[in-house]
Amino acid sequence: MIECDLKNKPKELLELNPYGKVPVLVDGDAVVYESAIINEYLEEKYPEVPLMPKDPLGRSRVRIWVDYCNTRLQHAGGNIAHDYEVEKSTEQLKQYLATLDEEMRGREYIADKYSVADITYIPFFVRKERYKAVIDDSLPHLKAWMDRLLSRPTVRATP
Ligand SMILES: N[C@@H](CCC(=O)N[C@@H](CS)C(=O)NCC(=O)O)C(=O)O
Repeated sequence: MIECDLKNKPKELLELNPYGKVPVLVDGDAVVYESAIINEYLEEKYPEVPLMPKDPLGRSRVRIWVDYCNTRLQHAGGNIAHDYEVEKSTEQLKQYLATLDEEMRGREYIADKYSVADITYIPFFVRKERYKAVIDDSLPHLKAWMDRLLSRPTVRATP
């Protein structure tokens, strides 16, 4: 893993990813960017660790909630972290989290089993202070799911 200073991006990052963003996965000759696409690449490359349902409807469900994280939570959280449209984004984030809380009612994971959809939310939960996201007992289903994900050994072992 190579970390880089995003305020002073190395030329190599722009050569690997035309968007100039992290993460970028370099796997031998393969270069993959965009976190959702990296996750799908890894899922397809290592079928011995299945992280997608087999049925089309289950797969759609995973993709719907991956998209929800990336286009809603991360978008509003990113605005807040960058001090942009903070009031509006805080209100939106609150709403998005409430929707997620309701969605997680009675569920252990987003799909039947742990999947790339759950994985997609982990970076948001890890950095929730940065996004000023409050996930407490007022969002019990969301909080239980977040705690379940953050206590997984692989997540705890990740710096
Ligand atoms: N949609 C992209 C977003 C990646 C992204 O925004 N990365 C941030 C760091 S968390 C970044 O590289 N920012 C630098 C920049 O936008 O110039 C993904 O999911 O990979």
